[in-house]
Amino acid sequence: MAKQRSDAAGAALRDGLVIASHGRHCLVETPEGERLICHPRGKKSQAVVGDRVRWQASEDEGTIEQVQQRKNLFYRQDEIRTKSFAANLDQVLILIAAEPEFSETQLARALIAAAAERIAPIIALNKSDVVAPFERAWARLAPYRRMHHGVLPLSLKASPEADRATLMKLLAGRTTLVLGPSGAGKSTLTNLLVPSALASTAEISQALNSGKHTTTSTTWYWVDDARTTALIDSPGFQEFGLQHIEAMQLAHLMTDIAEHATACKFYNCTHLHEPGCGVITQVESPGHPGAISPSRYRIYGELFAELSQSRYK
Ligand SMILES: Nc1nc2c(ncn2[C@@H]2O[C@H](COP(=O)(O)OP(=O)(O)OP(=O)(O)O)[C@@H](O)[C@H]2O)c(=O)[nH]1
Ligand SMILES: [Mg+2]
Ligand SMILES: [Zn+2]
Repeated sequence: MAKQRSDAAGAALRDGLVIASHGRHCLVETPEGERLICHPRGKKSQAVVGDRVRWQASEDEGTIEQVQQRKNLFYRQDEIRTKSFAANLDQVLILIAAEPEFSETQLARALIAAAAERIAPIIALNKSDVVAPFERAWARLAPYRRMHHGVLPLSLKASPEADRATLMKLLAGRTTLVLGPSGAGKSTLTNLLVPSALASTAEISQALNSGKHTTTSTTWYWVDDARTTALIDSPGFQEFGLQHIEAMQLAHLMTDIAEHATACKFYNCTHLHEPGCGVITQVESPGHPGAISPSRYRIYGELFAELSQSRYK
């Protein structure tokens, strides 16, 4: 009897893709492109945007019975809570802008979280039409321009057509999470590539030099009718907790530091004070050229202290 029941339930399960999540319920898209609201069966079937799920119809809504195994999960871990952005990503596009002024620490943290899940990052600096602040931001990004694939300059408002063409080359055929502080232009970018998205955008507050948190939930958009290219718009973040990462893992997750950590005398070098450290000798200072910028090394030290003290683990 029990066997028959589970077979019957199994036969009724259908595939779906989570395209938005609002608290406990989420919006699921079927392979045919229909969309419906689904509720998780229990804690184990809590899904995030990008999850592939098995669901079952119940009246006009659905119940998520199972979340398929994830390729990766991009999330942040603060002292008390875990905030999942999205699952099964090919890459994250970290979008910052000339204004509001970006936080280098938050940029470094987002890159570390991506590296920990082996998700390729793209960094883009928007609003090149705001000339002087853009130049300042571009200069601050020097260490990042040397890493990864460099930094992509954009002006989504002033040169939308050129930017669309550049972005499409990087995004085509992939699933990309657009991440960044409030006011950077994430929804502007989404609307440029997916005109039907109609995502709300808002002027940043000049007084506070900060965004207004216009986007409040993470949403998946198809860029093409064939559904091969996807963009995920997300709410701006201010804090990016990395409590899930071990202090001793940090150096491996910071590209510029990792590159020189192989030259250290001690295999368990923390790169903070050890003699014969390959990282410390590469930190640039007045009169001492080096491959690691002082700001990146400072961020490494601060994060190392923060993660060593963490009571979360
Ligand atoms: N000058 C200038 N303004 C831009 C550019 N791109 C976007 N903006 C403006 O920046 C403001 C914020 O853009 P949004 O797209 O709402 O920013 P967001 O990153 O989605 O912000 P949240 O949803 O709050 O996280 C809007 O007023 C946009 O019109 C640009 O290239 N140049
Ligand atoms: Mg937005
Ligand atoms: Zn070292």
